[in-house]
Amino acid sequence: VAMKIDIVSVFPEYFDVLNLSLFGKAQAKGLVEVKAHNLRDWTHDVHHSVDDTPVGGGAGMVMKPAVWAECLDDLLGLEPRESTADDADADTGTNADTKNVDAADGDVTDADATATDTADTDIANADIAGIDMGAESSRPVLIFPNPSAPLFTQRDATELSHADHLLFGCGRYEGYDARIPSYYRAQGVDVREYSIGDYVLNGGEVAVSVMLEAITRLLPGFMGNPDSIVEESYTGEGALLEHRQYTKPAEWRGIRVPDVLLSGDHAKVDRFRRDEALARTNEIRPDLIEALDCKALSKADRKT
Ligand code: 6GU
Repeated sequence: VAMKIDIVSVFPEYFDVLNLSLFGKAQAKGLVEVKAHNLRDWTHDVHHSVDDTPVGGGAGMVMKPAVWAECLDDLLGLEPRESTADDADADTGTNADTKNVDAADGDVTDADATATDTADTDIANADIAGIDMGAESSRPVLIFPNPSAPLFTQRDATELSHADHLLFGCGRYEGYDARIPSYYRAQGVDVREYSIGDYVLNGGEVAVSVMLEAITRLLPGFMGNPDSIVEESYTGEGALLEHRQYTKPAEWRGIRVPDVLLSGDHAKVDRFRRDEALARTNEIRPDLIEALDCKALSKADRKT
């Protein structure tokens, strides 16, 4: 199998759709192997609880680190740590807040301090190195959807399409305990956190579906026509929005396709499409023009 994908969620059925359509075919062809796991399978209490109230107060619930750690150790093939007193947290119900703060503080040892430092450095490094750093093979990449993380882009999709094992951890509720990503970074795991856009979703499941589709469609053999990947928006150094597309007939309900597209003059067609891509990007997404590599714009481009 070219790429192994594990997804952890409290709603693993959400990913049943992956057995359909293009993704189902890719699995049948052996290009990808996807398995969705239920986080609650790693709980030990009768209620299978995965969350708790936020330390410091506030609304909502936060996913507990100990449950995630058991699950992730397992799926990453790391030696399970002996569960300690701080893992088996006192689940005494409503007013355990103060007690938990003490437990957490007691837990902030040297190891945790290192974890936090490493986490910060890693985020910075990933941002810089993301450009050409192919995800190292045989090293699993652990990915957490997080609305407060950097944006997931085509560049990330391209990079991650070279990994051979992706592990997605879907958070629900108000999020997951911040020590989970820090801890695994400190263990040497390649941990990524991504947002898919500036809006709020209820959980990571939809975000994981989005990232998964963006990544796997880049796998060799996944798409019927691989050429369609090369020309599309957001790809390459000079990432622009794509020009508009037309099919036959040349006139429909009184609207004609641009004449130049019927001319058969490939150079003219290319110039027309490039100009349109530049003009539309300039109007709709000026931020993409700002971000362009200077070399991405030719003299003719600059005239537009
Ligand atoms: Cl990755 N998660 C959630 N819950 N909401 C989001 C998001 C992720 N990206 C944008 N909104």
